[in-house]
Amino acid sequence: MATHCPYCALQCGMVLREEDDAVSVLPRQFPTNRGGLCQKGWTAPELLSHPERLTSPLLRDPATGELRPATWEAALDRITTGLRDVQEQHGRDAVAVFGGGGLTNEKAYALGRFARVALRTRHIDYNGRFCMSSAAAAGMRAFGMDRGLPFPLSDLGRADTLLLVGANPAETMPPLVRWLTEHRERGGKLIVIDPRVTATARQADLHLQPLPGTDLAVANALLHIALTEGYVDGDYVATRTTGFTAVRRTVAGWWPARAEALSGVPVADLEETARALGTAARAIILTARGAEQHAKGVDTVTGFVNLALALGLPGRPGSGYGCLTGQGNGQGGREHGQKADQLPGYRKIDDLEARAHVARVWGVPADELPGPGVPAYQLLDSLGTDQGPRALLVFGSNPVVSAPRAARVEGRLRDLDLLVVADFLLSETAALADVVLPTAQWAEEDGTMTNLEGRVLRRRALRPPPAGVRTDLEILAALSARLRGSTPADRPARERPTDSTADGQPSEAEAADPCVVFAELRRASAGGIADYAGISWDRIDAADGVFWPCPDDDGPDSPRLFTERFATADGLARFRPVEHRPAAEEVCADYPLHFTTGRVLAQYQSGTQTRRVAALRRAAPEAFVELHPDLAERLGVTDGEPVRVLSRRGEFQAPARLSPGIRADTVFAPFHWGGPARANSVTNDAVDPVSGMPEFKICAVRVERA
Ligand SMILES: Nc1nc2c(c(=O)[nH]1)N[C@H]1C(S)=C(S)[C@@H](COP(=O)(O)OP(=O)(O)OC[C@H]3O[C@@H](n4cnc5c(=O)[nH]c(N)nc54)[C@H](O)[C@@H]3O)O[C@H]1N2
Ligand SMILES: Nc1nc2c(c(=O)[nH]1)N[C@H]1C(S)=C(S)[C@@H](COP(=O)(O)OP(=O)(O)OC[C@H]3O[C@@H](n4cnc5c(=O)[nH]c(N)nc54)[C@H](O)[C@@H]3O)O[C@H]1N2
Ligand code: SF4
Ligand SMILES: [Mo]
Repeated sequence: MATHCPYCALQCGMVLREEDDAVSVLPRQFPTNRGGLCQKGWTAPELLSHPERLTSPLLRDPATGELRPATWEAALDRITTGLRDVQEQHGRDAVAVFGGGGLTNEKAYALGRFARVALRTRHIDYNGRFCMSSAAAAGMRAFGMDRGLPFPLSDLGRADTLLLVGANPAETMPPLVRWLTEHRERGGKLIVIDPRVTATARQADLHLQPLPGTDLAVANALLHIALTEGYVDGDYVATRTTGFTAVRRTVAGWWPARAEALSGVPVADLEETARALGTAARAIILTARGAEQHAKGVDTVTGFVNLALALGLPGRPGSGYGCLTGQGNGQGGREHGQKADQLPGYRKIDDLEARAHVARVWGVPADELPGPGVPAYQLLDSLGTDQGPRALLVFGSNPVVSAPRAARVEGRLRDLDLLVVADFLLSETAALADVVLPTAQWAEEDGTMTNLEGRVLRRRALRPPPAGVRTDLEILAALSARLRGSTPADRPARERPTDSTADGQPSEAEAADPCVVFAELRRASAGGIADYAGISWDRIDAADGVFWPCPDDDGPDSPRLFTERFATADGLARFRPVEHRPAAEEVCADYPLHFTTGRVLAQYQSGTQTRRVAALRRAAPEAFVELHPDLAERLGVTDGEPVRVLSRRGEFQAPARLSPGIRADTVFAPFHWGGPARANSVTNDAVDPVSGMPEFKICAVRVERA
């Protein structure tokens, strides 16, 4: 069975084989991984039959406070009654939905529809807000369209200079490294901007090691040098962009020595970087979470977009700006309506024409569609308060581990009248729920995913979910049917005949069928920015993926964007002046160190999945605090010794890992663990004013021996 890995946005191609109930993985030739897989992909099937897998709904027993197995009938009853009670007492918006960028397009679409049509709440958002929202907002602003890479990944191999800003693909997308190696073997130059000597930085020709949170100063200085040394492409700027004059004025103040003073990156390295980009025939600038997860993430990305535009890169083969998306469906997850302000097709929910179009597809009056909700952190932070929702349904996220200032978020979740979590394992968030619904895993469902290139792919079911488990679509379909008052469902929709509905809504069986849902998604997205109207499952099968936008059945798809025009009304890209500003929280006498967070190869996200896989647990058994040996000596800390990291918001504890590769004023920890080792106990919940992105990548801490 040819399918793709369940984890990251590279969506490596793999083949699944089943023998005596055991499922094994073989890599497959696919344009992103070309036969490679990382350790997470190889071991993914282990969770299918994991002893801790949930196979029955769980209900919290009011007497003992414990979660106990229950029937689907009882669980769905409890949820429907709970949602009705909350909405009757506190209004429709008192119920909220939280989704995830790991959900298939069909599920992301169904979740948005469920919130707006079945619950009629404005409150839906998702973990993608914590992921690529800053790059998405900057891309929309500059290009009129947000697609992670506006070109196929293979372009990396054609660029002469490649600049990675806050990206560590050697750990976060290992098979991608082959593209980097080939690029360098062809004589290309790789430059990495990261406060740590990562596995990726080790391969670079040049590594800039800035203080976290100073990338915007670096970007402005690079453009300053490009101007003074004459690398700006005047023709391109004149014919394909607007707004350069204001940017030219801003970056005039960013002479390299000023950026060096702030970031610590030597002027000579800034000059070498600007030169390598400015003199290359083809150059690509990529950002990832290191540059984006800041309270000024949108402006920082804009700084690098300005640089790319001034050098005339976007739209030329082997050149351009791109963002490396993160989650398996990080791209598609933000196109079909689980974002607070969006409807399917990347439409704006406050656009009257967009509302009318989507309402027609959904068979409801346009004025009944709710308006925009609030971004993820604001939503989580309002739960259970007088102003916020009192009931929450979570599909595909574990915010108790992954949200900033996580102890506060955990408290908010505890204050809810009703928390429902659909998951296949008891995540830290599911453990707090009133109702837990066991859901299918990737090898047990059909659907589509959109990878980091904007390529829409097929996920294929190898076998049905185990007894007692339902798919997310079946759960949403059953809840919708109950909220509408149709017959109770003691069996999943796939085991019951199609029942038609009087009100023009899809039957429960139709709503649970990913193929039917995808057909509706195509109609809902038609004419939108992310237009999937011409993409069918058959077409994906025939072509190993189809790039959106693809409006027509027999028209072309769009592997490469912006070659002739940008997606703005006048076809021109927008420059925008951006000024560096300090981090939301600066170091002080009590909290003298900069703290930043990120990932390790063998763990994925909140760790719910990968912490339960034996080989991955062996490879990365526990959290750590990465410290420079000079700093460790000052603190009297030795390698492996447990240390406490404290901020104004909380603390966590993990063994020290001494590394000469990190700046001596900066401390790093991975965020994959919960409990006492939870890095997010200390992170800052300050958010970007445009994207709502939290400042995961910098706050002020103190480190002590534990
Ligand atoms: N193994 C593994 N792979 C994954 C994931 C995972 O959890 N585990 N998650 C997937 C997802 S959802 C995502 S979003 C991607 C993320 O992929 P990446 O963005 O590559 O991952 P991170 O480790 O979060 O951050 C990258 C680097 O940013 C650096 N950094 C920290 N602060 C700054 C700063 O201020 N400026 C700069 N320039 N750099 C900084 C960190 O040192 C780190 O090396 O990975 C995907 N792949
Ligand atoms: N400090 C710090 N915090 C961060 C980051 C950082 O760099 N630093 N990165 C942020 C980023 S980029 C991201 S993307 C978030 C991710 O953080 P989370 O949203 O917590 O990510 P996951 O661990 O992938 O959570 C997915 C959960 O849903 C379950 N699940 C997986 N697939 C499905 C499905 O199809 N259906 C259902 N119902 N459940 C499913 C999994 O078992 C897991 O429990 O973390 C953010 N938090
Ligand atoms: S790189 Fe990403 S998609 Fe590929 S095998 Fe690893 S986790 Fe899976
Ligand atoms: Mo992410």
